[in-house]
Amino acid sequence: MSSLGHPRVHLRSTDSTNDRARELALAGAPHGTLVTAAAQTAGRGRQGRRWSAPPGQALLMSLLLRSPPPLLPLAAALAVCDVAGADARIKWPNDVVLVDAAGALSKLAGILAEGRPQEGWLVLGIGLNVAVALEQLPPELRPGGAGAQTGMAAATMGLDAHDLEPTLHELLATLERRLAEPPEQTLAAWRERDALRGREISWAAGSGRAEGIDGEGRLVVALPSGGRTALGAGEVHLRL
Ligand code: BT5
Repeated sequence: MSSLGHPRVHLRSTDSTNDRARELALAGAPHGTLVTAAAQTAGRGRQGRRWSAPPGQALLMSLLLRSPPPLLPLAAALAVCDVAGADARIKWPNDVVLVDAAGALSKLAGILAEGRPQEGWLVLGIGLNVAVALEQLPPELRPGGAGAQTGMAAATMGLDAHDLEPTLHELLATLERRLAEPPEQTLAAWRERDALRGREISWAAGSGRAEGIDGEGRLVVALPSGGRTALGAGEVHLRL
């Protein structure tokens, strides 16, 4: 059994599991403390974006990690990918996606890591569409809708609500393994799941061709001018 996920608080509904876990962190809760919810009224993405999930159909979890490894965002995306199946890929920095035959991406899971690095803890928030009926999501996230903020529609693992708990346990065990592995192994496994390599991408300050990640998990981009740049995960919102 994984050492992650103890103690655990499960809520029928809360604003954001990340907020509950943060409160527990500030109150001194131990490494591995887990908050899950069947529904969120104010689920968050990065930079103030929203996370939507019909009640009881998605894994909505926040895990408190004390002394997290530097590549945590990459290791977490990889663990979700491991659980989501052989076809799952990662859109840098940590969206877990499927890629269709035409190369279009759809999003299975999102990750939101928030915390106080100077105090040595963070809350790893994961939303994974385990059994989501896609037609119950907001219109812009449904297949064929344009994915208002990310340019991606949502995708689901297509499992049943009964699979939520087994998927959670598998994810906790996989996370524990991924968090403990040496950085080179995380980087190598991440590179095999890279959904952006070779694609043209743009962000607020520029555009170029994605060329994989460097040893610190930054995205290396070949610029139209011939140079290269490395993007940090905190700084940019990518468009395809
Ligand atoms: C993320 O942000 O992808 C991080 C999402 C983290 C959610 C978890 S749920 C448990 C925990 N508690 C929280 O409050 N949050 C965490 P970002 O990269 O900013 O992507 C957000 C965008 O994803 C939205 O603007 C939508 O376009 C899209 N989106 C929202 N809900 C989705 C869903 N269920 N499936 C696929 N895409 C979704």
